[in-house]
Amino acid sequence: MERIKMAIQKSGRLTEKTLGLLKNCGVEFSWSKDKLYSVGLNFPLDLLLVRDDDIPEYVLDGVCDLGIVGENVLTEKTLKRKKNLKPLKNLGFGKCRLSMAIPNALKYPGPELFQNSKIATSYPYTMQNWLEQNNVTAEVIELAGSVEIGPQIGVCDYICDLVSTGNTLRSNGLKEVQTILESQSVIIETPSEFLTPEKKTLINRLMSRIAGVQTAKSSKYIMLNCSLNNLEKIKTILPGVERPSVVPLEGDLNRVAVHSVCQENVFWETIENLKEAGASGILVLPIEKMM
Ligand code: PRT
Ligand code: ZN
Repeated sequence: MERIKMAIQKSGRLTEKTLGLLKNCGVEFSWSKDKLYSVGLNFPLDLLLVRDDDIPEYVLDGVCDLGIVGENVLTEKTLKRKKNLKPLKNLGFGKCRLSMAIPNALKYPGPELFQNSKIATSYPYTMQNWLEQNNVTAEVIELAGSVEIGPQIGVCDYICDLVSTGNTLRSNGLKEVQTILESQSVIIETPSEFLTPEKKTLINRLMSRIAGVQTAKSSKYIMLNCSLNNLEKIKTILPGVERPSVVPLEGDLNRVAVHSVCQENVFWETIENLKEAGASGILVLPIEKMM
């Protein structure tokens, strides 16, 4: 029987969330001693654990059928290889942005500031691409890490680096002036020439489980009781609900139980509003799976 292989980050910011997602899809794994390979026990999915930088290559070359990687790394590697690989699905974690940053004391007039300057980055292709789109010529200095100390030690004038909270830039006397790429983790799929119909079927099965996990995560099951008089008002307050189930309550003809899946988060304000509108016994429950 065919199996599919997925490349994921071995150890880093994406690892825990990636493994958590696969666990929520119900896949159990048996690990090799060195933790570089793992075999799905109850789903024909195997994992290859690697540096995140290598994931796009493995997927582009058909070594792995799927990969989970940040869009920042995906963009950089596909520009480098002059290949196109569209994400199959956004995963919503590992969010960050690739931004241009300059010393605090400087004003930012626009991309022309970078003309004829020296800019350090770990993302030379993505940055060069942005410079070209803005008709700017600059010297690109490729650094593997600690890009943020570049201006202080005189390696470069400006930098282009990943930012999430901005603390790293701030503590190095830099300010973010321009986002050039918004990024999150995505699933990528190998070009179709490497896929058999059986593999494609397995990929679709996994994707629909992931979609189920994602919808379940953002949805809640809500139950409450109310009098028939308040029903219409209460229906308008329930977030993301079109037609709730309305069940009669034993021994009370005027009151009903309302049950529904809310396709959105249920906030405390919503519960307070429901109470005010006459609801009682309000229960909000997490949903584990949804198809
Ligand atoms: O060993 P390997 O090569 O696999 O890992 P790595 O060290 O290259 O990557 P890792 O684990 O640090 O990050 C993996 C992915 O997480 C990145 O490619 C991004 O897609 C995503 N991600 C999300 C981030 C951040 N947020 C982030 N904040 N990657 C890096 N950072 C860095 C940022 O550059 C800064 O230096 O974290 C530092 C702190 O950020 P601030 O702005 O919160 O201070
Ligand atoms: Zn890396």
